[in-house]
Amino acid sequence: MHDDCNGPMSHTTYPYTNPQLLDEIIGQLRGARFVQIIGHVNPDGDCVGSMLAMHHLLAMWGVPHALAAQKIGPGGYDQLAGFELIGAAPSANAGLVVYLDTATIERGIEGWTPVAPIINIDHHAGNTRFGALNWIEPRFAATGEMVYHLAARAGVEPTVEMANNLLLAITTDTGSFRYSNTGADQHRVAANLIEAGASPQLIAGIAYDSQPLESLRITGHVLSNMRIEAGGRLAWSELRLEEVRPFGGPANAPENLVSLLRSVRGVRVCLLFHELESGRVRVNFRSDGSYDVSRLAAQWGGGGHECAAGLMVRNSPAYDQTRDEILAAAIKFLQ
Ligand SMILES: [Mn+2]
Repeated sequence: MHDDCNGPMSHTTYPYTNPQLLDEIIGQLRGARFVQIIGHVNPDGDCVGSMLAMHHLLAMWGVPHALAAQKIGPGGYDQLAGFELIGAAPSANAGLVVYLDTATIERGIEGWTPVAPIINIDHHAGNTRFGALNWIEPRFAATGEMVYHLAARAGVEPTVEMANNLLLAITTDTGSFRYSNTGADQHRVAANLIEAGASPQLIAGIAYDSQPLESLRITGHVLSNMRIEAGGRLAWSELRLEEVRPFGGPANAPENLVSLLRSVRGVRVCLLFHELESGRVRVNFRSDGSYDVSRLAAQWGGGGHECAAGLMVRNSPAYDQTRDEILAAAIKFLQ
């Protein structure tokens, strides 16, 4: 989940606070016998881009490694160099594990806790610092931005492949340089990546113009199901199972569909209900920053941050009742 609520970066000598930490991470990566790269479940553009950039960096250093992330969605990431190397299960061989863009160990590989030491690189403020080395800096708009600085600190000029991966990471987590986490620094890094050979056109094509037709049909349902409440401040929609089954089921829903609802003029908060095969309902919340949706999600055990939150609840006794209870609470929350 990207964080589009970050304030502008402060300027110090470095864009990161602890150069010694980066040096230690670089030293451990370069000296490792075998590195396992891990991304979060349902990896987004930042996660996939960061993983593949790390893959190219390790390949350049001649460090053997593998990549794993679960439930890669229907995006266009397969057009990125190295994508086919991302497996679903981690290697038992790892001497060092690097988690990228992953706020908790549970969001990595289900049921797997590595025995080897962990390097944890992430920009989520809620990261639980589960590594032996934790480089957690919410000032960065994307984990890909952090990987860029790591490579730069190591004296590595990004290759064209690395530059494209990192530009994808920054493009997707800034909503194409539109969210409040976007500043001059993100544009500067992007400019450097483009000078290194990254193609904004290729990246936009991968991030936005590579959806399966089924995913666009599902988007159509989200838009036609949209309702407005709370005097125009709340938009919500839903994806019922019978609507998405003909298009491959909920797995074909594009990531971040809920943000579409926020594009309606005057809308402050939006909710998207996904009815799942498991008998549960996934609810995504977004806010423009005027309401803290993590407090709303927390009422049912969900989490997230001010502008983006989510939860998973049981569909009981019935989908409609679960949905209506959450909606009623949301409308009350906006009063
Ligand atoms: Mn991210």
